[in-house]
Amino acid sequence: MQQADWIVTETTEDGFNPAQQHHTETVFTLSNGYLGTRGSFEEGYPGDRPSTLIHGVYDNVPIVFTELANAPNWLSLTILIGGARFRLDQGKVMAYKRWLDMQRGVLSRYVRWQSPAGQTFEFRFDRFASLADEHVLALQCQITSIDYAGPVEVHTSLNGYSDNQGYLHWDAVNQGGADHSIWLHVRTRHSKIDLGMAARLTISGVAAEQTTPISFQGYPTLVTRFSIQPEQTAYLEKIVTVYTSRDVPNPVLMAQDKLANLPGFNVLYADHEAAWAKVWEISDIVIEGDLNAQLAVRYNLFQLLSVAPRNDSRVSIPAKTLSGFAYRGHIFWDTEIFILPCLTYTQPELARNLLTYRYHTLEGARRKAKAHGYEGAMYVWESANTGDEVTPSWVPTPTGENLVRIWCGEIELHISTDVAYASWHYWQATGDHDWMRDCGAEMILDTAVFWGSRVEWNGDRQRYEISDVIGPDEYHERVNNNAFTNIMMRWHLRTALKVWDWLQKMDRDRAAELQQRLNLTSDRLQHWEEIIQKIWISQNANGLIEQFEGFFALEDLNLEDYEPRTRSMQSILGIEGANSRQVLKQPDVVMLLYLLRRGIFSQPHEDSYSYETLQANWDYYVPRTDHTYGSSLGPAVHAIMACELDKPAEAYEHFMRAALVDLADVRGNAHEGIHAASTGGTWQAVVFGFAGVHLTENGPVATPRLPENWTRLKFQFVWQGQVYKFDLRNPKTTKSQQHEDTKSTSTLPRIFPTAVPPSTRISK
Ligand code: IFM
Repeated sequence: MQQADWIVTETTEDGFNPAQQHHTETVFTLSNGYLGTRGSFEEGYPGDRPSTLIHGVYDNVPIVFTELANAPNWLSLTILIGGARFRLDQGKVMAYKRWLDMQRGVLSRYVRWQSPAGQTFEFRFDRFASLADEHVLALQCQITSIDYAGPVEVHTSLNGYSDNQGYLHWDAVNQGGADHSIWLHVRTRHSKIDLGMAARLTISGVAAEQTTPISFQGYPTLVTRFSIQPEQTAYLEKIVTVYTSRDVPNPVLMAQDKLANLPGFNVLYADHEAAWAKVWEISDIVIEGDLNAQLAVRYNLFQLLSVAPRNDSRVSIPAKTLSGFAYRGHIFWDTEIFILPCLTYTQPELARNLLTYRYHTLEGARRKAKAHGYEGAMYVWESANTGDEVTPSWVPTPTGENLVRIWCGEIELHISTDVAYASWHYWQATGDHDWMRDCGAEMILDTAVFWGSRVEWNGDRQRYEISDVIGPDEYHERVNNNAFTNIMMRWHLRTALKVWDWLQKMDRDRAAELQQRLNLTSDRLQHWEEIIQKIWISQNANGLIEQFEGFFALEDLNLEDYEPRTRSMQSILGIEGANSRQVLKQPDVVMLLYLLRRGIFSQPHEDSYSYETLQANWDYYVPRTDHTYGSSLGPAVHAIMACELDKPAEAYEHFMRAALVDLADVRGNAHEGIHAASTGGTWQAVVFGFAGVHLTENGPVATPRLPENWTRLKFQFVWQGQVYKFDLRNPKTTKSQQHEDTKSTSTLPRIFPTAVPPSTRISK
């Protein structure tokens, strides 16, 4: 049974729409914690961008240092039938539907196609990246002849010529094949990572000739032929295995051995489905009364949960997941601040993996601090395998004519505190003392050491300051005393002192080791206390916080004067134009207020602030923020804070902007890859925003403020190893509404839920 609230379907009225090809490739990405494959077609299409990205498989590239290398295309399947090659740009597409079953993690497609010679066929494709065994990929193709009798030829390959937008990262090392199977060995050109891939093709339903391998260099291919009759169906199964030298010493042998012992598609599928069922059992969110929101929330969860690494704590989730080339597979604060809460509070063992990645890259952070003349550890703004800075210093403008200076790698310093913040919250949620002792404490303390050496004492004004930074709002560069940076730094130092106290009581040996290694002298700790007392924060009597020194003196503007628009304010005003005006790319002070409040215990604490403060800052900054074309990180945070301020309509608008950013391509850039931060932000907006979950000494408690049309909201929250089940009803909805459930009209322009063709089942 397939249920509409689990299925994302590509609309079919006009058949396949090539104009949306790259958007839908992103939307239909399948990941399994090890790799991600975009939703390109097995048979190819002109201009397509097939891509399979594997966590941690980086290779060098000019300007941006390193990027995830596009692995060999495992999908490749060429079908020659009725004297033509099956492809949607040839012949006639008579019916077309593609759908993603998020409950089971399967992407399917149905096509009724007329060949250029006028013969009709039906094709059904299903594929998955196994969540049960991350080295296994599977696809099935059913070919049914309607009115054709004659030969069919099938070529299936492992295409080692996959490139990153024209840049090829692989050298072909070796390849081979036998009956029904082929294998490929390639190596990244600079980082020298070996990759082994093997594939097996089986055909049933028709009498196929023996399948034989052909060895095109770097492109091993299996070829087979069979005859088909009208109303006959041929079933093709392609099973693929993949390993790299990051996983095992001999990935090529491993891929072949594994393949030799694998069962068929249906058995692999059953294991995969069971693995997804286990994940959803804890992490699903049920929304009744709003089908669009239900689907969009599940879609974000699906992408987030599927890309989180299961078995490798040396990798993390890139800003575009494993679904596109933008940001080159680099890892940002998006992971710690936006993605992690969903995992911390539903799949804590996955959160632990991601935080441990930051522990493994701590040496890179130390190298960066040293290179900049500071002590301790200074996390990099964009991170890859080693933790060394990979933010480009210059990038070409869209026309390629000029270069733009990117300062984030040098001065967007809040990343160190973001890592500390996520570590602290993970520890609070899980009570994982071992992890805090072995990894978290060292990260929090050594980044505190960095802050101690980074702040500046202003003798004239008798205060500590932090000059020349970028806060979350990247429209403003090289500013002094950014409130987010200063106040979060204060939070960081306070937290470091608490962790230090705890560690001394918990494990004297480890405390002694860190004391010596990080040079945690009493003078240093005293210095932190003094910074906490004297760091400069600018806030007026109404609680309004100045985003940075001098922000209020910048030229003000009315964003409504620029409507309607389809571009960011920075692209309209230019870099300097935005820098010199009161316009924000994303929440900065509001972001700060969110983080200080998120998941806090109900009792007042050092960073508590009043409702009036929140109101004053919301009123000032929200009208000055570029909500649609600024940063995709903003809308979810605005949704949560609008809930706090009891502004349900505004909250819902911001929420849907976040939840639909990829499905409905709200910002027009979904073709570049999934907005990872928004997937996690969507979870936070539901749980911390609409459900109003906050943490008390008795565990998590909800203060729901559900959107009007949500009749019911159900989810689970893991706290200190216990699962808390929330089942919230909307007191505002009437009884009859409560039964109406999913009748809302679709606001999704191009991708929306519909029934799937009745004839299509996954099993034969
Ligand atoms: O980390 C973000 C940043 O906050 C805004 N620009 C895009 C980055 C990656 O998503």
